[in-house]
Amino acid sequence: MLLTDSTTIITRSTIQILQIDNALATAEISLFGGHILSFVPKRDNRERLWVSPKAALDGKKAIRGGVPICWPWFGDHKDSHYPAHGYVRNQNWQIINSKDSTTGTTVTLRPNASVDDGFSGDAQLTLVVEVGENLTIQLHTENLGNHTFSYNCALHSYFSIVDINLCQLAGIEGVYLDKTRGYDSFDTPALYNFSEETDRVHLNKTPQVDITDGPLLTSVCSTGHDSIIVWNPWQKKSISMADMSDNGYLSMVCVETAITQGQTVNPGETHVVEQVIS
Ligand code: TA6
Repeated sequence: MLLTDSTTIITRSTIQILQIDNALATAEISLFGGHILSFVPKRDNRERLWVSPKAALDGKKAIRGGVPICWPWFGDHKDSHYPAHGYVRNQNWQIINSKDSTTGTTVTLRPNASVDDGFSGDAQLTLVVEVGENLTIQLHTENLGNHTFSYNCALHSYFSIVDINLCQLAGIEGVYLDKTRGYDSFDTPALYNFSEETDRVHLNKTPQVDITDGPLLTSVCSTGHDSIIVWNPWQKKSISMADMSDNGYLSMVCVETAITQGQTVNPGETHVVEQVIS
């Protein structure tokens, strides 16, 4: 079943959006990009995700905010004429199935083309989203072919916060590569707060990151990953981005569940990366 009692499709600007409204939460998923735009649990009616007020909703550019699906590579491709963060966030997706249950509404989606220029694996990508007490996001990468392939990805989630100057993260340990410092390696600070552009690839399988800002807490639980990426563009980069307001950095932080070290998938196997937002 494509739609259920809890799901409707609307058009906003020029893109189709799947709206989910059940007893536990509301959510929105853009069919352009398979891109979750909103998640609001009804227990507190607090929006967990951040979308830039200047985000492009014309289907021509990846939406700034929400949960961009970066796949089958993360960051820049080694061949610079391929798009950063892969090609599926710039594609239209199809709803494969929706179902309502006592734990929420589960929607399954696929991009129009799992295989495109820049990637040679015979892969099929499936996104499974459950909207309930929590938002559960799963990226399934299946090998349909006869040869092993390797991929990278990120659930590049933008979280809504009151003030980046109050924001702290808890739960991340080990070393990270700092993109703002030539990808040099540093130790994760015990007190994880923000005072400048922050762009870090934490090279470990952190299971839970707690985002606190003032009295608010958002927890991000991850499995199937090998990295957690933390990003805030700060003011200079915010000003340089057409789809970001000058002070947009103040109200968002990215905590991303990712694979950055290459995940191999053998013929007939499926690898799943999951992020649960509560
Ligand atoms: O995840 C962090 C990052 O790789 C940053 O370096 C920055 O480029 C960000 O993603 C946003 O990338 P985008 O292509 O969406 O502008």
